[in-house]
Amino acid sequence: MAISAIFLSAVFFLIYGNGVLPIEATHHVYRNLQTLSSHSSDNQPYRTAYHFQPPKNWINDPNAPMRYKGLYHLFYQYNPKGAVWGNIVWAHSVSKDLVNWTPLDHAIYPSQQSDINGCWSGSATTLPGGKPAILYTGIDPNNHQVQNLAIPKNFSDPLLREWVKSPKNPLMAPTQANQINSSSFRDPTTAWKGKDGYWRVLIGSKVHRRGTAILYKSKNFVNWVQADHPLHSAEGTGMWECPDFYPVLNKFPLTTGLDTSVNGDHVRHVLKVSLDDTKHDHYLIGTYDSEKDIFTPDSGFENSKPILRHDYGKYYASKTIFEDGQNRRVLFGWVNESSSVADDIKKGWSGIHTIPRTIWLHKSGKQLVHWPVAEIESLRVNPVHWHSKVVNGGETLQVTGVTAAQADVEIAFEVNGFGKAEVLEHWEDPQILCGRKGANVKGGLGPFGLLVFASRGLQEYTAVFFRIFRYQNKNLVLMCSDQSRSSLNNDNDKTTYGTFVDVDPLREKLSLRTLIDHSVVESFEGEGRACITARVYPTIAINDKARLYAFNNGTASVKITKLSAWSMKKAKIN
Ligand code: DQQ
Repeated sequence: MAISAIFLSAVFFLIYGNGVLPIEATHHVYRNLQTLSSHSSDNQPYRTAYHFQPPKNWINDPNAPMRYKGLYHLFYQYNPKGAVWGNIVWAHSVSKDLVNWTPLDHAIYPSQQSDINGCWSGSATTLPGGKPAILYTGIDPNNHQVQNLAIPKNFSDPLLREWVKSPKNPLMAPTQANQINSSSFRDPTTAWKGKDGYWRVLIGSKVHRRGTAILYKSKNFVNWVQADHPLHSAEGTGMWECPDFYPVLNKFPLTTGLDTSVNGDHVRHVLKVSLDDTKHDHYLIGTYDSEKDIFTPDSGFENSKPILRHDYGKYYASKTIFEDGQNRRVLFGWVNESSSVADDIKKGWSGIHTIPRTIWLHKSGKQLVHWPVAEIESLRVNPVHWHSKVVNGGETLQVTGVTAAQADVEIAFEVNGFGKAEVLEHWEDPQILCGRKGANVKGGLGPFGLLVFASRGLQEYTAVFFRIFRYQNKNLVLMCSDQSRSSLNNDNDKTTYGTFVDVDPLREKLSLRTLIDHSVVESFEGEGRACITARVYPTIAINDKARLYAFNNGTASVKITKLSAWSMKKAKIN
């Protein structure tokens, strides 16, 4: 006890004393903690059972997901030596089903001048003959960010265990001539091929405060030339990390994914950027002129409208792949922590990935739809079904029969009594609105939804809920994930998240799906039109002490038209 107190206060000193070195680019650097090995045990209430995470240490961005010879490969930014960011290598796992993962040796680690100070994020491209190639960012001896190429040593190895780096690395570098900022030049996308036969790739960057997606072109994937203009840029947005650029189908069946090089009348393009300033993944939908290499978003960053996000909670540095065999586009993302650095060191790990999501264009054409890959449903057991239950104002109904700390829950609500909806006089930022009107603030039509990781006396709970407002003579649906009472441990970030969902409650049921996994709550509203991911660290509501409730804290009653909840089996992950 005394020793751990001394250890924690030493950690505290390192963090809040002189140990913090915020760097201009990307993650906080805690130099003194980067190689502090941890003694994490498997018996921890917060380790996830079916989300991707390594046995210990720090994990961040998913890198170069791909499918090769029937196996999924996932690489990720990893610190082999500690629970904070640093010593970054590409760790590597493989899977047959996107659910169970087997770890392999690290695939890419510092070994050349062009990556001797770090191997940062990158992407895979399938070259002719089905051969994968990886472009990634290396940190060179001058701490300049440069782009490197690696290819498998043995293409007949389905595990792709060894990767050889091009002797020509770096293939793209900041120079005096190109005026690229050497500390803001990273995270190459999957490349795509134009009709002219040239490969194109984007590199995230900024010029002063203008976030920029620099475009490079190449005939042979080795010699790359910077295009005379970026694909897109936006003033005031700061550094663009981990760009992703891909087509989505704009005709039925919308769920069909497209190869990254496809373009045409039936296609819209998505540009996603991870904003270093806000640590959120934003995307724009628009048109890509592949002859002029111009991307024109329908609504851009300069517009005063809120910019769409893959997820309105803790979520960053995502990346998609097109999966040929399944004809779908799958999104992988990193869930950053809400626990303190001291707690991360104590538990011995930090960071997980979300359940991979299939994404496609919504029929409105105005946004993407996200849905957990169907494979995850193979973990569902012991279903509990409710058919039609009214929840009166002030009522809380327990969902029994599921392992509430490890579950998949689908619920749909029918609402009436629109006259009781609260009036919203002025548009307000939805996250702030959710913070102001949390789950325990009584309303008219809502708040109603789920209480997850709830303790018996409701001292702790995370609330995922809807609240309907009357705004400009329309019904406006607010979706919140309220973490304010998620834990009695006040060291956690308990920010409440929220977004408006483009659902018309007069015509559709309000649906919610929530994946609950020990310290993560991934919620999908409006059949995937809005996602919110939260990391929570309850102190009482852990393992079999966790409960699940449906609740309604509005004055109008609501009807649950359907509830299906499953206990989830543990996946074999790393
Ligand atoms: N993480 C990587 C960078 C990227 C950032 C470094 C985003 O390549 O820009 O670990 O989280």
